[in-house]
Amino acid sequence: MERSEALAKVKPHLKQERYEHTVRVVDTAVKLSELNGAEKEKVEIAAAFHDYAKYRDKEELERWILKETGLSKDLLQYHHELWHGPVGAYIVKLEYNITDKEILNAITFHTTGRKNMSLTEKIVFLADYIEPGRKFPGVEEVRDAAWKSLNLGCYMALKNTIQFLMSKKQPIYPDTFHAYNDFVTMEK
Ligand code: DGI
Ligand code: FE
Ligand code: FE
Ligand code: FE
Repeated sequence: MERSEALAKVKPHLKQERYEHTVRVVDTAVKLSELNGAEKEKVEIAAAFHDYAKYRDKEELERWILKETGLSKDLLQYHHELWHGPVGAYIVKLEYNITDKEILNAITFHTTGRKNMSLTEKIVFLADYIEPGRKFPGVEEVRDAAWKSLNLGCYMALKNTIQFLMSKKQPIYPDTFHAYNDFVTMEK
């Protein structure tokens, strides 16, 4: 599947602003791929579909997780913002026969990160955080870092996210800590 075909499939499922975010994530992810020697075709598809399930309602997302889908039931103990990645990956596999594990994992873990992320997973995770439309505090520093080193960028994005969630007294999904622990000890 090509970038334009993937984007055309995603578009009807998103609001205009979310679609524009998605296009910027694809562009950013392609740039990060070129810098880091990743497989551009995989990265493009994963980035195009990363927020595919963003506008499914909470009840539908919950039903998918509760079905025998192999999705972690522990997600249900955490904020519903964390559900659209794993459910999105499950649905695109069913609907578009996307079976590449690397693509599906990049969609699944784009919000939380996890331990031992692949190159494709790191790129989609970081592109989602730094795409030029993002405005959150500290994003400029993460952007600068990301163009120097993918691992440094991921480390800073995870650190910011954890600090942000803690400052709001929000729970933090364990995979986010596992990802942080990987990057904090990694050569950057
Ligand atoms: O779908 P997007 O808005 O493009 O971005 P996303 O899928 O990365 O969603 C990020 C939101 O999820 C962000 O507002 C913080 C929130 N969130 C809630 N709990 C956690 C979390 N993010 C991480 N990484 N870990 C959590 O435990
Ligand atoms: Fe998302
Ligand atoms: Fe994100
Ligand atoms: Fe996103």
